[in-house]
Amino acid sequence: MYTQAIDIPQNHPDSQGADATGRDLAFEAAIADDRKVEPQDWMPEGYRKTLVRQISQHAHSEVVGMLPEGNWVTRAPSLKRKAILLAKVQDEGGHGLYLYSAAETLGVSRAEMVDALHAGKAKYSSIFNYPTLTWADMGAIGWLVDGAAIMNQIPLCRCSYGPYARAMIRICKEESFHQRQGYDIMLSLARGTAAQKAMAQDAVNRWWWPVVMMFGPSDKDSVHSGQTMKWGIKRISNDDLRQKFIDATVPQADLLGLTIPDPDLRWNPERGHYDYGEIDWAEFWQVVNGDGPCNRERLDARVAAHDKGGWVREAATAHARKAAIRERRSAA
Ligand code: BYC
Repeated sequence: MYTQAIDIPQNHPDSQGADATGRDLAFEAAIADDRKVEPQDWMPEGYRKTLVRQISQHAHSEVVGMLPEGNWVTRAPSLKRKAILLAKVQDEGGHGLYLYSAAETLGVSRAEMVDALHAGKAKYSSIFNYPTLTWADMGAIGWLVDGAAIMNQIPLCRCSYGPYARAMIRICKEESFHQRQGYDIMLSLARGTAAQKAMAQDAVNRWWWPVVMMFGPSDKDSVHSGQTMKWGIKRISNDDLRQKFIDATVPQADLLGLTIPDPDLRWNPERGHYDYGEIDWAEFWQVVNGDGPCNRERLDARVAAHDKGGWVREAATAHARKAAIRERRSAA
């Protein structure tokens, strides 16, 4: 949707002969004035590469993120829950498509990005490498994973790169529905039988820490934050977003009557925030580096789906080719 009728930065005629210092200054001024950088504007190569990295990782996360929940579509406990879950999973596929399109405006093709994912060269969110063992996991994912995603993604609506910022506006609206549907599942279970409440608590016990890790390494270990915040791509640091998420989520858990599995979690009146326990960074890096509980399964599923869809891509390409020939003939 974004890629029609645009000139990607390195191909833009105006950028070729322009004075290099002038271009740098124009870019710096746009960032300083909080104006959007658009695909046809000149931008430093580092800015472009950083955006391709972050937006493509984000797109991959949405697409891989369909797998843990897709696994439960056939086992949803009612027709209503099934229809809602199906819509949510479809939304995630859609988010992946908007994001691949936004990244394509930076001069990289979707095929290249997908190849990098399948070759294990591109990352996707650590959270999707954990298994979904019970129906309560659908509630915990919606409430906690989508809740964390919203916290991270609302500031991205103000990202300095126009196509990414605009894609995030719609994505955040849909994520908000996802979070509510998750909380609604948790409410039903928490107010249900003792067994249902125990299932909900077990899901919170398993998902809490991986969700807290989703925000990325602590600020002191985050390699990209300094530069991406200067460029206005990221607006709030990993640790600040993590704290905002914890502060917002603890009262929601209280309302459900569920316990957060962190003995060190307590309100700190001096800081005006919840203090929380040590994060297991060894587990985080193990999962990020490809050795989590489901990394191999997730990647295999994506590669198999891509291979099975090969005939659709071929048919669509052949159709587009024929349509173009027909159009040329009718125009002649
Ligand atoms: N998982 O310097 P840092 C969703 C990597 S989808 C894996 O702090 P940065 C949903 C990081 O990439 C949600 N890797 O990096 C979908 C970097 O490695 P590289 C996805 C992680 O970029 C379906 C290295 O660690 N959201 O919501 O400044 C169903 C150092 O980190 C993770 C997005 O993608 C992680 N958790 O900050 C339900 C949001 N964390 O690239 C829900 C957009 C860090 O140097 N992305 N790494 O090899 C961002 O906001 C930022 O890229 C991050 C990381 C906060 C994730």
